Amino acid sequence: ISAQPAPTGTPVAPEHNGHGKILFSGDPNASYERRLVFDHVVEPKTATIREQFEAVARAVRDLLTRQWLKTTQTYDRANPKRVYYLSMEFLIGRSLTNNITNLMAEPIVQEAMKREGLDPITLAEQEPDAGLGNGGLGRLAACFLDSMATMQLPAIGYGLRYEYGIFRQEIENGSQVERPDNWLRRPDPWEIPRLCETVEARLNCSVRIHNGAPHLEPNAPRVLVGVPYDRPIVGFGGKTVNTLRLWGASAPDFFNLGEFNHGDFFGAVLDRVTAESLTRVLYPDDSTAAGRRLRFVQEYFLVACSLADILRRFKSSNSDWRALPDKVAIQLNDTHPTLTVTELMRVLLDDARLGWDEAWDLTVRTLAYTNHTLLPEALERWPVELFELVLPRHLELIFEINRRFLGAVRAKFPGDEARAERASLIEEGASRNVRMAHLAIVGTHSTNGVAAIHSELLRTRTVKDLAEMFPERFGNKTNGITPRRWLHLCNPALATLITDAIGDGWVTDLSKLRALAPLAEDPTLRAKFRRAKETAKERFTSWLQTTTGQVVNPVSIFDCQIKRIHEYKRQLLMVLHIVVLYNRLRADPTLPIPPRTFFFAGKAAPAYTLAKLIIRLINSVAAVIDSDPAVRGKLAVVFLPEYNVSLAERLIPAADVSEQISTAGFEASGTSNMKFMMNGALTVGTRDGATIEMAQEAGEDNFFLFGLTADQVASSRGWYDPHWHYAHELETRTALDLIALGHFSNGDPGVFAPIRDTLLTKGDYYMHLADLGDYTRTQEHVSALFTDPDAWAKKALLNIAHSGRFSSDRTIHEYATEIWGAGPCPVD
Ligand code: B1H
Repeated sequence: ISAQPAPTGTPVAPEHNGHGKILFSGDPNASYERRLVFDHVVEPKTATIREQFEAVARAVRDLLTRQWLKTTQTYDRANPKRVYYLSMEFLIGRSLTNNITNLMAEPIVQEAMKREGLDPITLAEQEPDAGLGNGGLGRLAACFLDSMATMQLPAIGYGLRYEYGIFRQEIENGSQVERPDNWLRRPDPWEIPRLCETVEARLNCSVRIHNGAPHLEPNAPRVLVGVPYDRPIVGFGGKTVNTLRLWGASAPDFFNLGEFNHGDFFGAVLDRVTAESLTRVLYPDDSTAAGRRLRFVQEYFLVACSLADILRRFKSSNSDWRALPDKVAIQLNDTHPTLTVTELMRVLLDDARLGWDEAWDLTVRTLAYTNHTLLPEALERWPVELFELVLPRHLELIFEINRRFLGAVRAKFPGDEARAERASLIEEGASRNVRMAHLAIVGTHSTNGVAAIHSELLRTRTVKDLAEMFPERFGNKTNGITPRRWLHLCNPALATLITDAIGDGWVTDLSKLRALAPLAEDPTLRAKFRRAKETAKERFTSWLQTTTGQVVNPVSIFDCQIKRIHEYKRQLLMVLHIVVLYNRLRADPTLPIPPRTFFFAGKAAPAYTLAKLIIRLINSVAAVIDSDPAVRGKLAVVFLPEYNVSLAERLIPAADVSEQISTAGFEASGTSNMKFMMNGALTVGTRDGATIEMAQEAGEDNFFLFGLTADQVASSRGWYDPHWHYAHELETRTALDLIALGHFSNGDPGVFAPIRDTLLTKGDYYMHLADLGDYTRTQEHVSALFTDPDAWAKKALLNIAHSGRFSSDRTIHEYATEIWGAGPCPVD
């Protein structure tokens, strides 16, 4: 709970004027005490900290309940065009402090907690992160929910209620170990199960448990039940409270008379247990296709439940199917919910009995698709044979859609059979697969990428043939982040500075940050910025020390790379740079360089062996550097385990340098790049993803760009040879040899051989060695600038001033006006 006063611009929602006063008072009827006494049946004085957290969270929920109900009623009455965001991931993190901020209830809650002798920080720490996502894609969905509620859009998010979110990462002997994240072990104070609003999803197969693992059993038609669990999404100012509806899987009532009469009591119970296993766990694969059959069933379950719910709501206020595209906009977050195309067709054809052409027209006009990656391994392809097993009717529909689509391709490009084959929804070969991205493009009216370069590459390379069929469908929506969580809430020192300088309007209109640009000339403001950064760094270092015992130098450069571990993101490039500096210092311990602390954080997919080895390398380099007197005090490397939303909220405000160093053309957008910029870090980056647009906004002078461009990467693919760099660049060779020959291996010399193989023998697909020289030189400019704190502060302030475009409010405004055709539906 931040210490800053709430902005004054937007009025506090009426429910907590006055009422809040009694929220935590000594009155036994007041919400907090009531919760302890009547929900937990404990004497308030003896309550545990966890019970205190739950009671406070419930008391805060009580503050928003009225407005939540009112929001639903307003939408039901006004019958506006609704927006539905379908996503397999929502990485929402913690809700308590965020809800307090968005309700603008900080002053009352703080005062009340003080009266009750509660420590806000310890209390907030009791809440587990809701880790229902892998990384950027899931966090983007969460930022979008915040913006849609703040902008008063009648929107609902639909996802799955995984009992286990992304695994908890522990580091043992330098290596990642995955532990289950049982985040719902304790009751979650935010979720409301809606047992009266269940829906059904029908599969042509059953899920059975064999040797502890779920399997699909053919020709055993099965009904699954989706139970909605609703979570409030509070818009800033507390006026609109939207809903995130997460589906939990269950079986139809297992005390079903039929089964009971057959005496199969045990079978009925087992049935329910296996059905519930469907939403047990999130697949921990980021930017890779999981390819596991149960994931396919999860995706269908999300689609079937959400669509049944959406159409039920549509029908309750509309009598004519032809109104569907005027009342409903469904956004598909990547291809994961693409089965919506065929599910909607199935309902319109088989249940509503519309003709093909009308059903198809309504489907295409209702749906829209966002692509988040160009990596071939991440483009979903599901085996035709899996469709036959689970969803035979959907497969029929896909074949018919494809027949008609290929007819159109051949009509537009006669005689070009190779093109028809490339564009087809079906990939032919030893095994036949459905190309889900093709289905998503053909079956929706809009396809967008998530940054300008990404949308361009998508259109001109990855799905060129489809873009030539439907040029009008393709567009770009550059990602954004919510400034509420990622500045106002997480960085109170900087937020206060900004509000003091330009007023508080920036919280809901981030373009207002531009007013800081002329003020960056003011030496007093620069000094204030430096103090704010110091405050954030001290806050972080003291947290680190209390929780892990690690001590870091708060005046060193905080140089951060925090994101999933993946070869294309090139954590290895940063490691190589560290080893280059390490070698320089060993050669000349008096070398005058400003001290740097390199922070890494991120999870590796459990099956991604090389990514896990990269984590081990980082930890090994950290240990060796830590024990070498030649570099002590100058270099330090810290791997922060268990990267999640809460850790990002702690580290980003403290960062000086943001590392965005993916091989150009591979990072679709990135979103942590924006969070760093907004918090006054300077970016060292390649011309990739949204980093390109960030540099355009701030001016390249205020950025540290380096390396090959996406075009150069593509055109040198044929002849690039990492051995050339190894042979001709001494520092590159020395660094690689040190890693490969066991300097960091702690007596296990061969352990990092696969890293050398990747960077040399196997051809260095992500071109680390090609960029290392330019990267190292760029980092020298960074170090030089850091020795002039005033000049550094000026650049940082200019970065903040030009970060306004990267608010998710701007992104959502573009989706709403250009894709959804939906507008605000204000709640009284
Ligand atoms: C992004 C994914 C992703 N792109 C497959 N693709 C997944 C793919 O579990 N799976 O199977 C999970 C996630 N995630 C990221 O999306 C991009 O890499 C980022 O560049 C981008 O900023 C983010 C949001 O658009």
